[in-house]
Amino acid sequence: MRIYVFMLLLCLSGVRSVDAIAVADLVVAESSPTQVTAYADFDWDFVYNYKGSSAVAVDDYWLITAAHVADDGGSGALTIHGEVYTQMQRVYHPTADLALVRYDKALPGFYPRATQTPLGSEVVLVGFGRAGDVVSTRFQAYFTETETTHSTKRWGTNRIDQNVTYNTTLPIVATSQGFQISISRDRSNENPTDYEAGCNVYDSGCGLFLNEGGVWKLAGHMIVREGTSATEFINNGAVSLAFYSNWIDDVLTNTDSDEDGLPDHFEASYGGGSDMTASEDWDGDGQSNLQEWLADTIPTDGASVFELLSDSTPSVLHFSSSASREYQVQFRTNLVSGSWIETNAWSLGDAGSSIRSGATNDSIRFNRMGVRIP
Ligand SMILES: [Ca+2]
Ligand SMILES: [Ca+2]
Ligand SMILES: [Ca+2]
Repeated sequence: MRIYVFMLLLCLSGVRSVDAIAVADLVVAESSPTQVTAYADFDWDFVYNYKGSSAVAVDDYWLITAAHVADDGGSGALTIHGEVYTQMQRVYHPTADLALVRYDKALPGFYPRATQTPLGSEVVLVGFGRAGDVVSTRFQAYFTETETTHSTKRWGTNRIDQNVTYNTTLPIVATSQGFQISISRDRSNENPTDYEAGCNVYDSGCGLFLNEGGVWKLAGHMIVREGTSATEFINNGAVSLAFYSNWIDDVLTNTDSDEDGLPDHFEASYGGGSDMTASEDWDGDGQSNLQEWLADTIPTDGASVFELLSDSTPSVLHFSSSASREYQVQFRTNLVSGSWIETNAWSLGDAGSSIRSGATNDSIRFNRMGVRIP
């Protein structure tokens, strides 16, 4: 059964032209790690400098990153090719240093997730952090940073050494199933290479990619560094996404365990650990928690609500909207008899607000705006 939310308004006569809201073309290639020809095809548009660290797209609307990055301060807004993307929602894994972050409109794209992380595989670390040097000695290789700022776009290869369980403490005491990657693939190599990489603070959330048969796949994200001193880091530790694939899929497909219409991730993000009742209106904005989900508004923010905006007219309906929801104007001439008539086809809204034409003629008509999940 498909559920809709409607808002109702009285519509009088008057016709006005409607300007379409342009949608920018987002799929424009940025610079790629062309230092090594084998990685020239890697698309940096799928990796983001998020809250000073990194995050990677796993879906049209979702990024994955470390929980201890997602809980950092700041809005989480991204600017991609000059266009601002607004963070809508964060979902923390209950036990792992893993978070999914949802945005208000479709991201440029994403790579598929790897289903396994075989030991010995080469993995490419891609993200933003502090620039540094890989130093190889006769006995070990390590990474040492060369800058005190961060958010430098960088990448390099590592090798998956072993499966490891990592314990971190932010924002929760997390025990993450992951893998350890080493900086040097050949400890007998005494020469620094320009295509290997280490990690340091602000590298968390960096994506780790495997190339399987020519296809880039996201295998995990960085959460820890391991060193023999405060400046020499010999290994990097990652969350293995293959281990958490069921949880990620549940979020991306809006799994609803208690079948009340609210996805598990929505209840987890806003419920604060308590059961989120679909019929309640937690923020007092007149729309229930279920209606907030259906309209892609925030159930704990009274200012985030599906509504007509002040410059609406009887024929030009300007309303708050989501780029992941569809909208339609319907009308009728009599609220007692007859039925609602579709004015136009259901179509995706724009992030923030949208405009649709209302039905008008010389007599009084009633318009209503519907929103639904595509
Ligand atoms: Ca539910
Ligand atoms: Ca509400
Ligand atoms: Ca609200």
